Amino acid sequence: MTARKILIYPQEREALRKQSAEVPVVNRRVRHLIKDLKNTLKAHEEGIGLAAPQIGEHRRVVIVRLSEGRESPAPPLALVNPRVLDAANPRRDFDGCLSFPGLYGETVRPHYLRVAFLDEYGNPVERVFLDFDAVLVHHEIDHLDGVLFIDRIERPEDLYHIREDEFGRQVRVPLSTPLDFIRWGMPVPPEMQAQQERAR
Ligand code: NI
Repeated sequence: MTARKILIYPQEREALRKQSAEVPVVNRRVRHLIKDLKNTLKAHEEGIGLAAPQIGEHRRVVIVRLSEGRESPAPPLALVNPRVLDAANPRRDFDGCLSFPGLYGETVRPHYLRVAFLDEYGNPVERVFLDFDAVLVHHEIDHLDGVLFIDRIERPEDLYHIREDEFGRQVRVPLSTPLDFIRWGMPVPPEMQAQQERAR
């Protein structure tokens, strides 16, 4: 029962950008990795998904807590060697990642996803994920190819932090200064560079 350390961007950028390898067979070692992923996710109340490379294991394994339209998400489901067979209905939706604590954004991802994978016993499964569950599974599969949610941001103003206002309400605070972007290891958007020049 080990909760592992989650790699954080940009400090652990190199490991988070690395491609993960196919799992040749779902054996005890793989089930052990799945258990570690579940225990790690359990330690992060706000988390609904985790990919093996986020704990430094470059194998194609992810876990997701699906909502399937319910209030509270289901227990984690493991997907080994997930492969997208069909993706449709792209829409803008909420995105965030345990490797980017405190950073959120809006990305465009499919809201219909048909995926082939092995379950944690090695059985082949084909399953359709809908709405935010599709977003979640798509986000986790991205991790296996070193793709991060910041790569799918279309406009810099779609990235934000969440703060509490004076009434205790959660409000979105968009990243607004060059330093905000530098802190998250991202290039400063051109329009902000111009702003910076003018201020000089
Ligand atoms: Ni993530």
